Amino acid sequence: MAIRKDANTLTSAERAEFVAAIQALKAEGIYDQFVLRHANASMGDIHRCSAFLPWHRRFIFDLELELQRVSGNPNLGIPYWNWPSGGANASMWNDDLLGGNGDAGGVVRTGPFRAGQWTVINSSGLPAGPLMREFGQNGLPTLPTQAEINQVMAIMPYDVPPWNMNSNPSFRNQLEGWIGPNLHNRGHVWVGGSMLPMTSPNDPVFFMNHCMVDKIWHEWQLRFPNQGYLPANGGPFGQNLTDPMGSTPSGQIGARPIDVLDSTALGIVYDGIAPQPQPQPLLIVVGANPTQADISTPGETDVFRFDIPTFGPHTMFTTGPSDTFMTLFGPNDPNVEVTSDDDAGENFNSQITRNLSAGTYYLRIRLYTPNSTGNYAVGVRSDGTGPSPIPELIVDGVSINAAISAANESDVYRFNITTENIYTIETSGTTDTFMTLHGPNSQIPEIDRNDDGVALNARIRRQLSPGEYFARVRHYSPIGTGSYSIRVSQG
Ligand SMILES: [Cu+2]
Repeated sequence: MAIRKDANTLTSAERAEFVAAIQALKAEGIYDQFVLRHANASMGDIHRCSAFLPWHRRFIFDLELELQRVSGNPNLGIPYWNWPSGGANASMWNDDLLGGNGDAGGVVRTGPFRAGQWTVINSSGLPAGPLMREFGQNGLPTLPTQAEINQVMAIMPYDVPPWNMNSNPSFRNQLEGWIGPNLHNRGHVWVGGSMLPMTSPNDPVFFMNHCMVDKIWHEWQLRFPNQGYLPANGGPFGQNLTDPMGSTPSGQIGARPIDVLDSTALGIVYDGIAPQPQPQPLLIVVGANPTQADISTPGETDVFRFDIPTFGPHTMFTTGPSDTFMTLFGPNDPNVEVTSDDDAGENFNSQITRNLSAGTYYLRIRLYTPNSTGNYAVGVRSDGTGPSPIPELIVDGVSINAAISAANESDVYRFNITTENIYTIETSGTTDTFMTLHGPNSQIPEIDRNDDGVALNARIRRQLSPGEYFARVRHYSPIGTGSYSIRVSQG
């Protein structure tokens, strides 16, 4: 696992380890192989194109594996250059990490990569003199601010035709820097000197610059999980989701964009990633006037919670001008999906009508089009005339015949125990039923569950103290339906 930290926050031990690992790769000739891989790539394969981000993600990942190997530290991560706090006085430019700006002639004379200690190469692999830097001297005197990063982080989609430096709107193109506030390119131009040509990996800050770029892409991916890599197909060869990217050797992971989309799966951990805001469910009251809400950020999902006191038919709906998409979860579990709907309501509104048993339910509402915004109102109403009674099972009485008639449906029964004893609750028939038992005197706590007690039927046999109990029956398969009988007996 690679732990990638803000370069300015590294301890002196971490700085020494990173510098020593870079120097060891340089001595082995491996560092220069990375310089050449970048320098000799076709411009249109790795820059000004959709694959800019996955290509460089794979590139710095490969260097990081080498750093881990030579250091013997499997958690060594490339530090990232946190631009908003990365100006000329930042501690990453101290002599224990990168060294500082060049002298009047641009030659770096401080730190571990100073003239005499570090020689850059040209695109033929031949020595080409000392490392050069000229901070802020190439027409871009400042680095990206956090506000500018946030502005780019809100752009969707990932990329659009013609998939190049003219693409707009395009998160990739803004992050690369050809349009918008200019993020990645500005890192190169601000440092200047050796960071300007295609041999720019000669300066180790190249990898920190691209680590920052990669972190921003990673955060954008977390924020907009519905926004994938583009083009999926139809773009230039080498740019589509499953094309092999140019100038990428075979390695520990694949060479296609699809192989590098999930940083977490690659074992990369960034510090400083703000946890994704988990929307707090807003309470809505059954039967009350609809609650006004809006999707103000593209891709946002609103979450609502409501409580159903008694079993019965209910309708969950939105009204208003937006094309909403609604998903219902529950009961009593915000992660168990019941069903979803797009356009069953008026115009493009979503609406769900179904029998709900007592419990807490959750509605997640988003817009059908992920990159749009809009307002709506959401409500829940009971469609029953008064509370529908929960069918009662009499101990040692007759069976109740019932059916699971729709996907995800569950039926609830109640029964009263007056004497502490062993009781059996069981279904019969040919349907593969699944039963949970709740109580006493509440539908919420689950005290037992069973799938195939006898053949495909559910059967729970246990000691029960006096009180009211509830048995919930569903089909074992979320999409299964079928009829069954249920009965409670003593013993
Ligand atoms: Cu770059």
